[in-house]
Amino acid sequence: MSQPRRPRPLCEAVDALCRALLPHTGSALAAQVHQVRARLQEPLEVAVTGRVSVGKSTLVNALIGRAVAPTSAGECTRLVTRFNYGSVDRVDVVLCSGGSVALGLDADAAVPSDVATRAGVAVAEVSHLQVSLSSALLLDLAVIDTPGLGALERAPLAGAQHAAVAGADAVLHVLTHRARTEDTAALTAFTGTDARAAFRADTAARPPGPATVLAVLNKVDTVAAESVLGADTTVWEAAQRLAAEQAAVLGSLVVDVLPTVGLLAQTCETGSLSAADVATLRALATGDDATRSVMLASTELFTSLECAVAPGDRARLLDSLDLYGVQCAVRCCRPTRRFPQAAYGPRCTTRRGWRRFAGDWTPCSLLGRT
Ligand SMILES: Nc1nc2c(ncn2[C@@H]2O[C@H](COP(=O)(O)OP(=O)(O)O)[C@@H](O)[C@H]2O)c(=O)[nH]1
Ligand SMILES: [Mg+2]
Repeated sequence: MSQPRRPRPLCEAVDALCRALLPHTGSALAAQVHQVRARLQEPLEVAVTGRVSVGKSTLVNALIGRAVAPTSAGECTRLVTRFNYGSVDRVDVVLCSGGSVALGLDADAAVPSDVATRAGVAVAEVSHLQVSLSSALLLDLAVIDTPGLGALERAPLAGAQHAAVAGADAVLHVLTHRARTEDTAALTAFTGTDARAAFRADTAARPPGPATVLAVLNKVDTVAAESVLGADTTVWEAAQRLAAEQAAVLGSLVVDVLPTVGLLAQTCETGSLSAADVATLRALATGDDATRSVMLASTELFTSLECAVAPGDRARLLDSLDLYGVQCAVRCCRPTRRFPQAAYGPRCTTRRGWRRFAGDWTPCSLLGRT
């Protein structure tokens, strides 16, 4: 049974325009119009780029709604990985020689970190990974995760990375704090003539067009609000100011700069906060006020201070939410005079509840394609 797709008013409007245009075109232009119509039926293809450890794979997981791309504080994405819809979950290791080897996901339902070994080939022989997932979100969206920009030069896969970016409908370029020289160099290449030439050569079936690049200013939860000139004391005030500054710096290289907390987006969209985590948050919220305010002052204090909540439970919360997320969640769980205790606890664990903390990051609507 085929899955229903979300309505896509903009695509439908462009398709109607194409149909109206067709009777008035010669055969050469008509062929191009047919190409555009065919492309409109395909999912939006978004490539996620940026330096190592800025949070690309975390954002990919948030977009897909499943924690399937491995994430780590160190470099862990070494291959271009394309996620698209399929009726069965599987990983195809696509070889430079043209063949491919099919694998399953690992025990955590994620892409195995040692795909080349499992496929019985050397990493240098792998062109890219093609991951099919039975996630309804992917009916309208294909997401391409990429190795960090620094890894681009030394990997023999620069060609695959270049083609993936140049062939995408849109690029989400992830930054932290501010754009560096390698970011502006990459953005110039994505939108410049080089990318267009590669795009035509490598993906002849695709109609050429400008790459739409949206910059994502990620990890804004780690910004010290008081360090941002003109911001009041809230993290979001500071984040909005930093994003506006970066938008001015990057100018026409990007359509906009959007502040996000990708980690919270991932936790929210994958629904990975467990009932035990919620119980831990509640225990923290209802514990001693003085101890709690000291604990929430820094990551070190949060994990080391003596309190009734087990250190392992606190560490798990930090993995899913980091300190800012824990602070927000605990605030949501605090009793107020207006609401009885039972009414406010679970609010912060629903998707809608978390979205206000994660940022307005959903790119499909922002890119205006759907
Ligand atoms: N505090 C915080 N940590 C984040 C955020 N996004 C990602 N991370 C963490 O940053 C590290 C690197 O993330 P990853 O997605 O693997 O980066 P990549 O190399 O760009 O793919 C991981 O430990 C993530 O949990 C965020 O918005 N806030
Ligand atoms: Mg990664």
